[in-house]
Amino acid sequence: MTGKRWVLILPALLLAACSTGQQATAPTPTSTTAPAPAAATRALGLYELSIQGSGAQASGRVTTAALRSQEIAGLTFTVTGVQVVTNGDGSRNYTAALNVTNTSGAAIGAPAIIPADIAGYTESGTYFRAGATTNQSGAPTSASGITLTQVTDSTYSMLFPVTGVSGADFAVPGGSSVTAVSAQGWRTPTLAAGATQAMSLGFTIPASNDAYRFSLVFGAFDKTPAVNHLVISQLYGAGGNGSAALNTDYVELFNPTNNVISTAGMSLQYASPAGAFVTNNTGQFYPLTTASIAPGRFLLIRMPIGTNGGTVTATPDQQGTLTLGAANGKVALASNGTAVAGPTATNVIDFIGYGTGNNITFEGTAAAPAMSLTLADQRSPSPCTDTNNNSADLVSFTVTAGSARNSTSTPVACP
Ligand SMILES: [Ca+2]
Repeated sequence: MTGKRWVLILPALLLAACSTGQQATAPTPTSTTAPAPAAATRALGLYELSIQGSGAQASGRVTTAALRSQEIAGLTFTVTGVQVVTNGDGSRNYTAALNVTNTSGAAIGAPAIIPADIAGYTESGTYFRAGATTNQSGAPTSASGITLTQVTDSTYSMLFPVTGVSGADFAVPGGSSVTAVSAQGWRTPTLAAGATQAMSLGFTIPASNDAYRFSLVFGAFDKTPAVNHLVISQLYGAGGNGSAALNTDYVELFNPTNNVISTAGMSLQYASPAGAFVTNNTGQFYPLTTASIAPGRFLLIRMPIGTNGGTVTATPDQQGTLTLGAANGKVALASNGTAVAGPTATNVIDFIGYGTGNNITFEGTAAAPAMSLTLADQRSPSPCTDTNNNSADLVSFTVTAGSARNSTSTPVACP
C-alpha cells in the first residue's frame, strides 16, 4: 500500500442446577445438569480505523471518515475522540472512543472486535497495515511493536481472550486474506437492532515508532460467552473460628456473561451436607440486596464478623447473614426467595456442594473440595468456569485477606 492508504479496518463483528437430597447414607451423586451451551461465533466483517497526527508530539486524532466498513453492512462506527498519552519511555498510549451502531436489522448478542493481520498489508505480525503507515512527510515508517492495552475506564470495552476465531472466519475484499487474528479483543454489550453503544479501544505504540498516520484492521464478530448466568465464584466458611485465616465467611459472585445482571429478587442459601434449605433462618437464607453486576465483575457478600482471624481486604458490597460450614456444606444462588430443593431445582442459578457428608448434593459427578480454617474454594482456571460439575469446576486454595474480590476488583472478561 502507498502512504495514502492509512485507513484502519475495524471488523464489525462487534460482537445451573439442583436436585433434591437423596436419602442414601453415602455421599450421593446428584443428577448432572445440562451442559453449558457452546460459545457460538458469527463473523460479521472487517473494518479499518485510521489515525493521524500521531507523531512524536503525541497529538493524535481519529478521523471519522477514515473508519469504514470494508465488507458487511452490519455495523456503523463513529469516532468520537482519541486520547494520546506519552509515557516516560517515549511510548504512546492511544484510547479511541467510538460509537457502534447495529445496522444489520437483527440483534447482535455479543459484539466483539479483534485486531487482524491482512495478507499483503501486515508487517512482522503486528496489527498495522505496513504500507499504510507513514511519517508526517508521507514517507513509509515502521509500525512494528504495537501492543494492545486493557481499557479500564469503560465497563463495556473489556479486553477479552479470543478463542474459536481464526482468520478463516473473515473474508477480505480484493483477494487478500486474514492471516492471523489477535489473541485478545474488545466487547460491547448486546446490541439490539438499531441500537448504539459507546466503546473504546486502547493500544500502545513504542517510542521507536514515529508513525504519523497509521491504520488498524479489526475483524468484528458475534461471540456469546459460554456461561449465561451469574456464578458463585469463591467462598470461605471458617470465618471467625479459632485459628481461622479470616474473621468472616464470605460468598463472592461473578458475572461471566456479556450483559449487566441485576440481583433483584435473588437469594443466597446455605444448608449442611444432609440438611434442607430453609428460608426462616437468617444463618441459612439471605435475600440479596438489589445490585447490578456488570460483565466480568464481582459482588462480595461478607457474612457476620467472628472472633478470630484477619479482616478481608476488599470492602464488602453487601453484608450477608449466612453461617457456612467450615469444611462441608452446600451454597445455592437462587433466582427468588423460595427454598432450593436441590442442585437442579428450577430456581437455582448456581449451586456448590463442597466437602463430604451424608446425602450431600452438588452439581455434576462430585462435590467441590472440602474447605478448612485456611482453605477456601474458587472456580478454576478462572471465575468464568462453570460446566455444572462442582468437582471439576472448583479448587481449594490457601485463602488470604486479599483473596476475595468485590465490585471494584479488576474485571475478568470470559471467552
Ligand atoms: Ca453451575
